[in-house]
Amino acid sequence: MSGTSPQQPLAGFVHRQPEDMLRRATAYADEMSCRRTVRDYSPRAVPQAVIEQAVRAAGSAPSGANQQPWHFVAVSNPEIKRRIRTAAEAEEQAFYAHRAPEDWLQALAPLGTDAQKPFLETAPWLIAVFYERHRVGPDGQREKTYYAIDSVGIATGLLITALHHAGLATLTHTPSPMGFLTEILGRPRHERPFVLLVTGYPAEDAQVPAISRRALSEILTVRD
Ligand code: IYR
Repeated sequence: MSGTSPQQPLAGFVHRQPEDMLRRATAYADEMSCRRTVRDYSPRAVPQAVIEQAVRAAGSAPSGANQQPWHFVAVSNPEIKRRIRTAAEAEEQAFYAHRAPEDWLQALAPLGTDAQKPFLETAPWLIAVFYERHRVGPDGQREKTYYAIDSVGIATGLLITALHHAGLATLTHTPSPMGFLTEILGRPRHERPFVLLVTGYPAEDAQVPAISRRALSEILTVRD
């Protein structure tokens, strides 16, 4: 590191033996391999404190120039969820009816998705994730952000894993365009919606598409 920024000792890092590391890495991969994107939710309530801790984990993500260019809006209010559902379904209807090109619809076919989004009201929590296109300085002046979308993507990954680890299912939902989230949730214009994360318990009879993950040998190349 260069420059004059103050430094401090690395605190809290746990040094582990290789066997311990492998055991933990394997257990974590096993836990994550059970994560599925879920579209059928139970209305069962989930404590706000769980959502808060998951967002705290998301906020630990690395970010360009440590700008932490994200904001999370956690919604459990039924009236706001209803407004989000209405607006999202309007966009989705246009998407499925004429906006999406044929190849896109074909790529989505194995997922069995359509314009109906009842989970936006059934699930106890919707977490809207926003990124800062630029920042607004103390005197209202515009300041650049660096790698804002990449950074918020990493934070969203951490949020999904945190929620899964806590025992919740998620759906990474991207109604397109998502501008209505800015209006409904009253966020400033310099923030843009990145994703709408739906979370809660899966419905008792939840179904998921019969699809599989690519093998490790296919996604990993080792050059030693
Ligand atoms: N936003 C639409 C379509 C959709 C797009 C992708 I890429 C997906 O992975 C799933 C759905 C919808 O939510 O139905």
